[in-house]
Amino acid sequence: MIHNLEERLRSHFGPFTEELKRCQGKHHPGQVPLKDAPDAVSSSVCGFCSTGCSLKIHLRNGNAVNLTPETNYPVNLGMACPKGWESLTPLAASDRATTPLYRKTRNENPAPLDWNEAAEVFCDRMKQVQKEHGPESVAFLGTGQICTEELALLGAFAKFEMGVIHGDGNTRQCMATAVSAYKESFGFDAPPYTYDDFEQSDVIVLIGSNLCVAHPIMWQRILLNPNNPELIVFDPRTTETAMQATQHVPLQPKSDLTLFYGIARELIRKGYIDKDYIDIHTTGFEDFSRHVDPFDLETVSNTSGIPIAELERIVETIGQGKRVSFWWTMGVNQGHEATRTAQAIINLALMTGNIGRPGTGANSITGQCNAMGSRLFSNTSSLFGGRDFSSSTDRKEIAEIVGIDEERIQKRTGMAYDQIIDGIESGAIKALWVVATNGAHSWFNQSRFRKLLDKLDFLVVQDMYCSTETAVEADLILPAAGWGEKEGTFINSERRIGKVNKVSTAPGSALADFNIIRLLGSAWGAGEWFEKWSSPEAVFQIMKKMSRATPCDFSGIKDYHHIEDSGGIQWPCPEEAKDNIQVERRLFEDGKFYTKDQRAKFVFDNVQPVPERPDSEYPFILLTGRGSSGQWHTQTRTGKSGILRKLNPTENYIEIHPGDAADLGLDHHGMVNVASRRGSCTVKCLITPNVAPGQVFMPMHFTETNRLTNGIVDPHSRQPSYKHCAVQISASGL
Ligand SMILES: Nc1nc2c(c(=O)[nH]1)N[C@H]1C(S)=C(S)[C@@H](COP(=O)(O)OP(=O)(O)OC[C@H]3O[C@@H](n4cnc5c(=O)[nH]c(N)nc54)[C@H](O)[C@@H]3O)O[C@H]1N2
Ligand SMILES: Nc1nc2c(c(=O)[nH]1)N[C@H]1C(S)=C(S)[C@@H](COP(=O)(O)OP(=O)(O)OC[C@H]3O[C@@H](n4cnc5c(=O)[nH]c(N)nc54)[C@H](O)[C@@H]3O)O[C@H]1N2
Ligand code: SF4
Ligand SMILES: [Mo]
Repeated sequence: MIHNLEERLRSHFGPFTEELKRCQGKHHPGQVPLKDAPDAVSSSVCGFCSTGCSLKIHLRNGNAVNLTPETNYPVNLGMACPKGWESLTPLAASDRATTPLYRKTRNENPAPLDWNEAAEVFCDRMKQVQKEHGPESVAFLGTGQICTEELALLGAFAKFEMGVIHGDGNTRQCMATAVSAYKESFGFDAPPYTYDDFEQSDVIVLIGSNLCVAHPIMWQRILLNPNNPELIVFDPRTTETAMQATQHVPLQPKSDLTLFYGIARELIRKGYIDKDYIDIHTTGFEDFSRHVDPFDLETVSNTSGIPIAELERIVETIGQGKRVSFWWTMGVNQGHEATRTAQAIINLALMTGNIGRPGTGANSITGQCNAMGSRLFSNTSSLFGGRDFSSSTDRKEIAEIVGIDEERIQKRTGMAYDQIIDGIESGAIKALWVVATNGAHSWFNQSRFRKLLDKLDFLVVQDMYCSTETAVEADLILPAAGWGEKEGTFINSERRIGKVNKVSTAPGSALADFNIIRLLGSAWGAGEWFEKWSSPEAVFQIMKKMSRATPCDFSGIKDYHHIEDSGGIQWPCPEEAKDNIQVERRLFEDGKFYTKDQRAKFVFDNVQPVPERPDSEYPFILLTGRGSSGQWHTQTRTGKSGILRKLNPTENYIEIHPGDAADLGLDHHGMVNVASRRGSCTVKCLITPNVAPGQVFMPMHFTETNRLTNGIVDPHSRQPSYKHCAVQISASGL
């Protein structure tokens, strides 16, 4: 460490050095000492998907040596998928970021720094950018993959202290549609279900969800259903999940809205609606019913490609079902009219009275381990606790809890992810701080994205690995501890708050995201309020206050022990529930929603044409999504496990129908060129009838896929439509 730098830091940044010692010292919370008994166990909620399985970690001499799924946790009941079983392995990878790295100019190689220097660089350069271009020229991108306490600290520091207004996260790529849909229809972003509903339904409808691959343990819960349920799967592909369906509906991509309006019309015509429920608990049904009237079976069949007889069978199954649950994921959320499509699903549940009872619901399944925490507490698209930046009452409440002047809270929501990226192009955004997301792989139209990163004055990437596609573009890399190396909480798909524990030591000088933000905050000279955000558990207590009297109230959770002792706790859990925690809870059992009149709203719209239709030059529709249960997103973690690499494809591929392959003269396992209007790549050809003629599928786990995808976003949620663009294909001769 440069001696006089520390002196300088002490005088400039006051408590910085003390904070550094605290963060690196072994007694800092979040850097808690490992259990030091020779053999011990600790539990932690899994850090991959939103199912939120609990894993029992086996420790030897204080270090994690193995894990097994928890048998008595209400989510996974002793089960885990391959990623969960392998979640310790990626921690030991050789490309872990172990020290801060910095390059002053883009032509230099990044050189190691100590944390003092890194924090000074961060503060100096961010302040410089803000001085030259205004406070709004700095933006941040967060994630659904770090603890809620860390997200809250990031959102509070960036917005209330740095004065940043534009902050978003990878949840925009994932859950923004469900958020917009629920907010408008129910008055709050509130997935209503509990996993027990998978077991209670007699009809389960999965829409744009490949549950077997993407949420294998939720799928196991369906297998535990004793009612021999009808399983209707709406997916253009014959996925692993569709193969298990009693009715697979291979609809034309992005014809969902037309199809659901048609089903609604038939349910009304056949009298399969719950009039009492509609009258007492909803508004807008009459208008909705008029709106869907033109969607007759013939029109719907022509648009969706589903024969009329099959449409009639779907209507009968839903209409006669006693406990029908509707579940949707990315096939819906990622589309040009995604919010309205999600609301069309909500409408089906409302009109048939399938909500608030066991085995029912309009249920958006979340994606990442803490997508729900990010939705409610990242302080990005909504103010803490699902509040509204534009409401002075909300701002006042939060200002009081945080202990800051109300004026420090911005009066408007900042730009969404796509607008931040456009902002780099227009010159409005000059510095970007990226935490736990790998946009240089996962964002659409990659060549444009990477070109724009180059345009930034200052790019900071905070990640577990220094090798990610985004980290290699960074000016400053901040090395982060990963899941298993820190503590905090996640909120899973069924609103269950679960505990994450430290079971392993982060390599080198990598620190928990919580501690990195603490360091940056104290180097920045953050005000007195920041002192109170001293540890994950302290922040948890602050978030409890923020949640009080909101729909996501969890002020009845006493502390971290309470969560662990209860097998996780679902929100809402208000103060009065604290001594009587129920294992499973669903929302809306009383038929009261969070809107002003406590009624759910029927929301609907005109169907919009798909933006980039196939044509003679680009004749195929490209679908993208999850490839296998052992691959996670951009594979920075799952790619590091030898076991998972053996289970998963190791190179990119495109699935194409045998008829199309024959027309193009393609060989199974031969190489093909795939091109869209934005980019091209060469990948392996897999010939399979599981994709329909005219459609092809590529997994998102390899970097080439998003060279092809298109920058269309839903106008309400601004979530990208990753699942529809036009491509051309030819044999590559390789
Ligand atoms: N193994 C694994 N599991 C994961 C993840 C992972 O990376 N790997 N990621 C997690 C995350 S963050 C998320 S968001 C979830 C995603 O979970 P899912 O949404 O289930 O996964 P996807 O494969 O993206 O998309 C689901 C299906 O949508 C279909 N689809 C495409 N277009 C349409 C359409 O127009 N209409 C309909 N109805 N369907 C369509 C696709 O064919 C695909 O099978 O998975 C989570 N779980
Ligand atoms: N074509 C196509 N593209 C898609 C999708 C699709 O279906 N098709 N799906 C979209 C969806 S739903 C999603 S959610 C996104 C996901 O996109 P990303 O968020 O970009 O994907 P990940 O690979 O999960 O990136 C997480 C990053 O955080 C790092 N990390 C993990 N844990 C920690 C931690 O504790 N601290 C820190 N600081 N870093 C950590 C990892 O190393 C990794 O670099 O992709 C989207 N992109
Ligand atoms: S299903 Fe999801 S939460 Fe459960 S072990 Fe697998 S990745 Fe982890
Ligand atoms: Mo996601």
